[in-house]
Amino acid sequence: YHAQRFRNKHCCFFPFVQIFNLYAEHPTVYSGPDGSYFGYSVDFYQASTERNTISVLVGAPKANTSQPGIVEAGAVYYCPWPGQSDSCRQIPFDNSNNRMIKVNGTREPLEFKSHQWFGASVRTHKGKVVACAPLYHWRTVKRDGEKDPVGTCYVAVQNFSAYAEYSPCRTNDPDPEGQGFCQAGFSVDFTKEGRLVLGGPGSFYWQGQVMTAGIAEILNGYSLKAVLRRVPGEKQTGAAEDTNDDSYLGYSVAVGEFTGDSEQELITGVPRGAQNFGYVTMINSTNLTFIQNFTGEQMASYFGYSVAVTDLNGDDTDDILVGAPLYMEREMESKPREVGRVYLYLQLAPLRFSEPIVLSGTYTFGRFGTAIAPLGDVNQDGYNGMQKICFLMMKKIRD
Ligand SMILES: *[C@@H]1O[C@H](CO)[C@@H](O)[C@H](O)[C@H]1NC(C)=O
Ligand SMILES: *[C@@H]1O[C@H](CO)[C@@H](O)[C@H](O)[C@H]1NC(C)=O
Ligand SMILES: *[C@@H]1O[C@H](CO)[C@@H](O)[C@H](O)[C@H]1NC(C)=O
Ligand SMILES: *[C@@H]1O[C@H](CO)[C@@H](O)[C@H](O)[C@H]1NC(C)=O
Ligand SMILES: *[C@@H]1O[C@H](CO)[C@@H](O)[C@H](O)[C@H]1NC(C)=O
Ligand SMILES: *[C@@H]1O[C@H](CO)[C@@H](O)[C@H](O)[C@H]1NC(C)=O
Ligand SMILES: [Ca+2]
Ligand SMILES: [Ca+2]
Repeated sequence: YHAQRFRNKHCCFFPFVQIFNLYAEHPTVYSGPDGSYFGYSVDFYQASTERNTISVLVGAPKANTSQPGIVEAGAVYYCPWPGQSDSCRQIPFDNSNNRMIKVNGTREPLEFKSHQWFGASVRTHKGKVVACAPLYHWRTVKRDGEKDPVGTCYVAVQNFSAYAEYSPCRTNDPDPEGQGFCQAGFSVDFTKEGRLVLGGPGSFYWQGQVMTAGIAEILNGYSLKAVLRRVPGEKQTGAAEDTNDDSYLGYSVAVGEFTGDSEQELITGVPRGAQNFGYVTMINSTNLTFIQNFTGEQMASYFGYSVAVTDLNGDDTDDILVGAPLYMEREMESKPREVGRVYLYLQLAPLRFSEPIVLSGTYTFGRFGTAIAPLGDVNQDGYNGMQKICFLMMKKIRD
């Protein structure tokens, strides 16, 4: 699915149900409803560490659900693995319709869940699951009640027996200049302690932001009625000077250890930052200050569209991968070909990295680098999944 994810995250030209393929010789294929964009996001899921069964969670951001009066809310499916094509079931993160409020004596919707793209992102961490609806809108705190795409996420624990909503941009700071266009949950990840990390690339005139919060804090004292809830211990990056407008910080997020201590850093893509060259920035997860940048090499290549962290060379230090799916390759006198690139930064020492190792796509408009995901040790043979993917990518280049 790495090669074939989407043309971009807003607008999907992927008409068919998604294929899931780990072993080329024995593929497991799951399918979902037509037109639901089943397969837009995917992650592995292990209910508990004692039980050795792994299943697959698949996002379908345009799927219809049983939520009354809501059209195409989007859903996340639980797919047993191995399993039959039709064995996937919707996970009931949210069964309810739009909450209502009284305005001048009439009941009006407080939120708008139709077409919210729930399941555009899904991520798991040791039995904890988060899935988000970046196009969830809510009626703002303002009197005239505009609709703002703040985005929202749901977390699930204890094998889907407890759920809570987390919408960090549904605040008293609406409109494009505030957090109204945040689209929280556009990107998601977890720290190794299981703390949630979210990207909201639309806040502050599309400067974007990242935030972190503990899952226990999100679940404790959660109530459907607390619409403007501030989760204890939550951290958010703030607005910067307006030269940072339209840069999309938080478009992608990942987490790793890069300073030689045990407190992990956040890695986030800013694909339209640095005069549109795009950059990726490392953030101190304790106080959310910026530590170091990696800058793209070609304008408008969308460097930072995707990021991933894993130890690629087996030296027990985290390394960084960055995708630039719109990178154009120009051979002598020929027309430029949009093939996409992935950049690999090996960590040599704390806060010291190799020059990027560049992997280029093969196919014009193939958008190589759209999605990068470390697979972990999926088949439990002691090798990290990314190493295999990396070898595959390199092999393609040599062929
Ligand atoms: C969802 O339901 C609506 C209304 O019933 C229908 O028009 C639409 O095609 C359905 N979408 C999908 C993806 O099934
Ligand atoms: C409520 O009514 C008042 C007085 O008629 C009006 O000024 C105000 O705009 C109304 N508020 C909304 C949200 O419609
Ligand atoms: C976890 O939940 C899934 C989906 O509801 C269910 O199929 C599975 O049996 C559950 N696993 C355990 C260990 O309870
Ligand atoms: C991150 O911030 C914390 C709190 O200020 C500080 O103690 C720590 O040294 C910082 N880490 C780095 C790598 O700068
Ligand atoms: C965060 O920590 C770093 C490293 O200790 C320090 O230089 C910086 O001033 C801190 N920033 C804030 C906002 O506390
Ligand atoms: C990263 O780059 C951006 C845009 O060029 C700049 O505003 C920011 O100060 C840089 N941060 C660091 C830590 O160098
Ligand atoms: Ca660290
Ligand atoms: Ca390494």
